Amino acid sequence: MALCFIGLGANLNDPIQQVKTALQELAKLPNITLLSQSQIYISKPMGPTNQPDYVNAVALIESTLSPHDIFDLTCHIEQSHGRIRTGEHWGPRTLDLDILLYDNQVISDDKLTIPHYGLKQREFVIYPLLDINPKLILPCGTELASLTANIPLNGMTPL
Ligand code: PH2
Ligand code: MG
Ligand code: MG
Repeated sequence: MALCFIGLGANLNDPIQQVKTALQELAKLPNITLLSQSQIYISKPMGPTNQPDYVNAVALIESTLSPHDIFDLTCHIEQSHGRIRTGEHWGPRTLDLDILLYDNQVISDDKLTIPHYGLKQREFVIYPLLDINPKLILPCGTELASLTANIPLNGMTPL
């Protein structure tokens, strides 16, 4: 069994509902148990500012699946939520599911970078992760909580 944290983000088409439904869909997948979820947050867009605020959350799942199998499932859920990849960097989206951590593994190939490359810089990842595990230690040995000293909430609020 592996423990895997998944980041959820949405800022189009009733984003709160997009995130809530995606959490339910993750929970229903065979071979996946949803162990815990963070609060749901409203956050300022990182990237282009001419887009709506985001709804963000993090889920902790337990699974026998490989990271690549989980990735395929998350892509499928994104697509079923009508995600259209416009190519705009950090542009708006109906649903984004990012594998943040998979046990203590470090993975880097053409499909996956785990831990997620933006994890240490993004308030909408760090604070929800801390909701689930305030003592979380990253594979590099960094205590997640220590990152909050340099990454403020930036206006992010729980729902
Ligand atoms: N995701 C992005 C780009 N910008 N901003 C916020 N607040 N939340 C996100 O999840 C987010 C973003 C690309 O994945
Ligand atoms: Mg993302
Ligand atoms: Mg993504």
